[in-house]
Amino acid sequence: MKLTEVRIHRLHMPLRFRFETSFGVETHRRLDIVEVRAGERVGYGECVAMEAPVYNEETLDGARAVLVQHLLPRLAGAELREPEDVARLLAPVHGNRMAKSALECAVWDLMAQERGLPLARLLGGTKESVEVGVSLGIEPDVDTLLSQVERHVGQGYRRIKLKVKPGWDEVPLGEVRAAFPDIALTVDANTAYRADDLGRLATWDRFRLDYIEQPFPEDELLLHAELARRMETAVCLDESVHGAADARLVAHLGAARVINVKVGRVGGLAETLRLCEVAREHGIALWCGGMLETGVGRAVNVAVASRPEFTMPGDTAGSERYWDLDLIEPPVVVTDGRIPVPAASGLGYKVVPERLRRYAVEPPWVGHLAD
Ligand code: OSB
Ligand code: MG
Repeated sequence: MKLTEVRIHRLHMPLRFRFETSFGVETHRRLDIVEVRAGERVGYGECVAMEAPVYNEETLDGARAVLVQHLLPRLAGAELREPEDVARLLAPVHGNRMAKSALECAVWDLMAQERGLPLARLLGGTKESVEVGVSLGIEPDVDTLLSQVERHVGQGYRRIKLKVKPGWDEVPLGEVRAAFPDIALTVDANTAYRADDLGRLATWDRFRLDYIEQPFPEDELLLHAELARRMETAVCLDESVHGAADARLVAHLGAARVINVKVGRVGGLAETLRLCEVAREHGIALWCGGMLETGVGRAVNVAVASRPEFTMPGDTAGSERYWDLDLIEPPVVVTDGRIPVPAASGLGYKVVPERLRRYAVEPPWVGHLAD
């Protein structure tokens, strides 16, 4: 298969809720959808880089520049036989994982369609449905948080994750745990704590969390290992893990027993599969994280989470949590805390071109790769 044309759509989508984390407040998502064509067939991938480099070092505009100037030229004219060919051709480009992943996911969607396979099957997924939880942001006060938790527990989500930061941690956590003694509860700090917080964090076993996600900065693996030694509660890493090699290092150091996998953060699907192998080998539990994706990225998350290494509920909430109108049909629907893995080929959901136009902030970038 040779790619004939690529379009990149720049969209602006208002979020249905204000999402506050330790790194900022999101009220909308600006994002790129990569559309690749091979003749009549069309595949889609989502670039999950944020506008500002506050989650990781990538930015949406930077990822676009890398895609156009450095990644697309490496696929132009190439005969793609196996899905893994994409990552191999892009490998000389260092970092820029979210940019690579957007393009790689679009081509894997195309290849899955060509083979008449759901993306989940192409990835070796085995489940018929995936279990999901929800990630709840920092709220102005504890009462608002309690009502959010109540609502989402009522909607059937299998695990509640609370965003925390210094100044918004033990009080809301204690109140939520007291009001909901039996729910599966976790926290995510998005790197907000420092070495001198370690002693205090180590006392959080009392909240009976399934794990504490990314308390310390990305490059502080030893600090995470120290916390892991001082707690019963599992440490989970998100920002620190850029791929399979990091996962191996994490296992070696004992820095985490759980990894939040984001396909964009690790550079794509081929790398995600390598990470799965490391997780199997070392008994690391995986779950699929989220980047406030549209249905395009959400469909990939469902497919990835259908692999057997994903043993904990993911962050892939239903489309209606995020968007008035998602880009896909049908939308992703959560019933009793589960999302069925679609049986249709490719992403398994239909991307609606009219919605790409509706949310577009400018005409798409168009590139011709072959005749
Ligand atoms: O750390 O998991 C994170 C959103 C944006 C950036 C980082 C994170 C998140 C979330 C939300 O937690 C997950 C989602 O609902 O998509
Ligand atoms: Mg996280």
